[in-house]
Amino acid sequence: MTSYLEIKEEVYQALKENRAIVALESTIISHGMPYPQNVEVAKNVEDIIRERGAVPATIAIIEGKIKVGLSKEEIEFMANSKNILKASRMDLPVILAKGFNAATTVAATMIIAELAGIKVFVTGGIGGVHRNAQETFDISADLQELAKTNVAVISAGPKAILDLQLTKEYLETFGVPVIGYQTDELPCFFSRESGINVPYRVENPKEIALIMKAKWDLGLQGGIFIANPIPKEYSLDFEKINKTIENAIEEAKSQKIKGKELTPFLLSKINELTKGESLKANIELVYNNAKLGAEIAKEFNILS
Ligand code: PSU
Ligand code: MN
Repeated sequence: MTSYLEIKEEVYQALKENRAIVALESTIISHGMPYPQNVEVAKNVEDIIRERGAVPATIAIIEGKIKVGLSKEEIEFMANSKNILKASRMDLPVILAKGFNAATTVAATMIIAELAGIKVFVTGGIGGVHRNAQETFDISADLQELAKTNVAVISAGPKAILDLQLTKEYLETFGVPVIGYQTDELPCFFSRESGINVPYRVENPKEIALIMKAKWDLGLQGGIFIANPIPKEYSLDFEKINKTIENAIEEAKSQKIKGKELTPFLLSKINELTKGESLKANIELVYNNAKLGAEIAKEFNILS
């Protein structure tokens, strides 16, 4: 294992001293946001986590090595280089064997976090069941990962570009607890509202830590999905953004964009169509998730 994983000193020390650690993904940096906002966000998110007394571990693959924790130069590299692949579960073996560079998705980051012994992971939005998946079969590998890998994932909900109801059903079928943080409604990334209820609501980070402990003490395999709504002041109107999303999906269809290119294409198209408004929301929801993630990691640390 050690020949595949390279753990940054800061993270290594935290693991040794059993301190609170929060994993972060890199697809959001390399494929989810434009340069230079992506570097700024990647660095700010780490600072938010440090300010709250936890240690950030941004995960990526550089020249076939899995990095748990990135230096400033490595963050810059992930944010502003060509030929960075997008690695999900299926891609990991090939990327390692060939020595490629890759950003890790929610699925791949969960796998690596678990290998490194990190239990809490913060992202923007998870992948899910795409609209029209009945025909395309496009269901993000993130959902299967939540079904089998023991990591708690904090996000602002499934991305609004998805079929939210089908995503919720899928998680239910695979036994993934879906937890609304101080909300009864499933938030969907850019907006606080979706018209869909969450099965469970919690009020504070400690409750989440207790749920994590209970699940894993019972030996129930898989993750926990914490949906943390974007703060009110940055939340976009659900109906309005949905129209824009529909236009972006039409555009993707006419350009025949499929598979792993679809999510990055849609995010960037929506940013273009909203003249930067969606990117602003995306950035703020990530910061908000980082704050909660650090608190959950600290609470879970007390229990474990
Ligand atoms: N959250 C963001 N921006 C992103 C993503 C999440 O704010 O770009 C990424 C995550 O890495 C997630 C991926 O795993 O989008 C989903 O891709 P796909 O639908 O191809 O599985
Ligand atoms: Mn897909």
